[in-house]
Amino acid sequence: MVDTSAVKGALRRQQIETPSWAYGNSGTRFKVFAQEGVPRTPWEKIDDAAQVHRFTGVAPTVAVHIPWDRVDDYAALAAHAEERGVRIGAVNTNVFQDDDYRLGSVTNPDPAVRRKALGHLLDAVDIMDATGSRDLKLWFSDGTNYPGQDDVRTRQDRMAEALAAVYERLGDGQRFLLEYKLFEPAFYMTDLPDWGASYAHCVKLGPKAQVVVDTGHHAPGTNIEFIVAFLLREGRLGGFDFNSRFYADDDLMVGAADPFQLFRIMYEVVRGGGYDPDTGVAFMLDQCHNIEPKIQGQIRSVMNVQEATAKALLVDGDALRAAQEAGDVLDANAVFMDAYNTDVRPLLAELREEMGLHPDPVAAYRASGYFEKVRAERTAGQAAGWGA
Ligand code: AOS
Ligand code: ZN
Ligand code: ZN
Repeated sequence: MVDTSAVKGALRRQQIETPSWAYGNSGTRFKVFAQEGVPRTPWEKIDDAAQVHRFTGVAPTVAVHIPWDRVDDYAALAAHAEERGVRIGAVNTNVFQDDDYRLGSVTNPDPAVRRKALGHLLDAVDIMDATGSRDLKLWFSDGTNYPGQDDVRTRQDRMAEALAAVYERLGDGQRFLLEYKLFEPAFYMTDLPDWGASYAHCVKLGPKAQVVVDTGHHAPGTNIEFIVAFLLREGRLGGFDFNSRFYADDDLMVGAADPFQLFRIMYEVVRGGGYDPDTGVAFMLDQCHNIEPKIQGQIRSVMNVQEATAKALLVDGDALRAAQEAGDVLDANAVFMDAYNTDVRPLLAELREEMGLHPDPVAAYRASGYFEKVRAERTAGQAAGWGA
């Protein structure tokens, strides 16, 4: 039997980080649909992130993206976040939007471009110093479009050199999370295409180099929960970029496409001891809300992660082990599915009430009038969207 008060205690401690870029306008390469009331500045993005925490109680940090969230004074931005009841989380770098990066950033054949890209990564660590952030999230769009375009092996050397320089610069209590992605924007070869490549670079450098699993960055059918179990066992799972994919890197709401997969992932996190905040596994969202309201989309996503986590915590470990050891395939599977098929919404509603929150965060947010207020206020100026 699973102790539900222990499950609630664990859920109360959960921390899910929302990304600043989820609050701004975003879209596909075909169209960015502008929405009313979106933030005009990084300060306003933090205001919106604070609303997600206000109504869910489990989203106390917001990731920033440089230069989309460039400000003159990052300590002041961190103080602004604290004032709003949240903190700045991971600092995300951007070495993919300058013309200079046409042939890559840190793996570019031109040493001057490589120096520029590395400079940006090192500047991001300065920002972490100012904001008190622990994590630097590194995603590289680097790769090639055509066979023979550049030397695959030399590009790995360049990648290793840049990562070593960043690693060297990290202070105490700081680490980098190295993301991988199967393809896009490079279509033939990506320099960090999978967890194995990220993992190998991290292992060479040391414990402050960790792998981040973006759930949308795999080929269809990939067993992501196996990757999670493996990385946790090796002490190299730095965190997640949660989102859903139907086709490629869709960045849709986590748990929307395949809640069962999310449950299986969260089960491996719990099983591998990666759930407690002090183990350093960061639960981050990496999503864009192109057609739906953004703050509500983030609230819904946080709730989806909570639901999958609750189900994972409800797996009866003793019964599962007994069935596994007895080789009882169907019983073991049934124990697993019992947890997945549990409706955890009443448990989460109860937990929220115990935390002094409204049991239905979406309804509470809608009733709060926040959207109407910011829609009226934020009428002037350029919206701070993806790529702004
Ligand atoms: C890109 O595909 C990666 O998922 C990045 O983590 C992230 O989405 C990007 O840096 C922000 O749009
Ligand atoms: Zn990502
Ligand atoms: Zn992505």
